[in-house]
Amino acid sequence: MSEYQVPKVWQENPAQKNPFGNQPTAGSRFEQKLPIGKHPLQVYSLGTPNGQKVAILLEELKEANVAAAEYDLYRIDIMKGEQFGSEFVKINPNSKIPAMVDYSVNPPLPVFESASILLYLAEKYQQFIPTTLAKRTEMMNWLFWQTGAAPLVGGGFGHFYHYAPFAQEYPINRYAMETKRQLDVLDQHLADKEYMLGETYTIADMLIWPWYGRLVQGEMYGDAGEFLQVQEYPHLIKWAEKIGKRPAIQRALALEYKEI
Ligand SMILES: N[C@@H](CCC(=O)N[C@@H](CS)C(=O)NCC(=O)O)C(=O)O
Repeated sequence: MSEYQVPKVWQENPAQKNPFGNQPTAGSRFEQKLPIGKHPLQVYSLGTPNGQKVAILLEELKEANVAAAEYDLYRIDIMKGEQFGSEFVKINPNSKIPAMVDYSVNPPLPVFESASILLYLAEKYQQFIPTTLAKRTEMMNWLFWQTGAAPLVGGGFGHFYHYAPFAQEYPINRYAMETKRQLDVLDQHLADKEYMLGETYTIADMLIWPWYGRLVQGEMYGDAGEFLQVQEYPHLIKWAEKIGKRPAIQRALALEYKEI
C-alpha cells in the first residue's frame, strides 16, 4: 500500500526531477543553432529505439541504392536537454528525438515522430511500402499499433522496472503484464509469417524491431529478458534474429552521430 496522499492539485516534486529535465510546460528554453550538413536530409536524433528506426530506414535506402536519400546525422543529447533548444523545438514542438528536415523540397520540410518520418521517406522514395490500398492499410495498422503500444513498454514497463529510483510492485506488475501481452500479439501474428506483412519486409518491421525485437533479444532494460521470460515467444525471436542480421540494421546500430 502506498503512503502517498493525493493532493487536490498536482504539484511538481523537486526531489523527483527526471533525468531529461522534463517540465510540465512545452516550448524552447534556450537559443540554439543547429548545424546543417551538405546532404538533402538532416536528421537530429540519437541511438535510442525511436532514433534507431530512422537510422535503419536510411541505411536500408542506401542498401537499395536510393542516392537521393543521403543524410547527415546529428546527436541530440537528451540527457543534456538539447531537445529543448530553439531550433530543435522549431522542427519538433514536442521536444523529442527523432526529428528531420528535408532540404530537397522548397520550403524545407520538418518531419517529426518516428512513424511519420518512416512513412514520409518510404512514400517519397517508394521503398519498403506496399502499393495496394489493402496492403498499405495493413501496414498502417501496425504503424499505429506500434506508436500507441510502445509507450506502455518504454514509459511504463521500462521506466518502472529499470529506470525508476525504487521498485514498486503495482506499476511493474501492470506494465509487465501489458508488455507480455504485446509480445504475445506479435508472436502469434508472426507464427505463420516471415515479416509483419507476410513475405515482404516493410517499414512496419523497421518500426517494431528496435523495440520488440531488441527486447526479446535481451538488449533492453537490463535483465528484462529473463524477467519477462522472452523465450516464450519463439516466432518473435526468429523474426528478430533474421532482421537483426540485415547489413543495413547492423550498420544503423553502429552509426556515428555528429555533435551539434
Ligand atoms: N512517439 C515518439 C516518441 C519519441 C521519444 O519518446 N523520444 C525520446 C527518446 S527515445 C526523447 O526524445 N525523450 C526526451 C524527452 O522526453 O525529453 C516517436 O516515435 O518519435
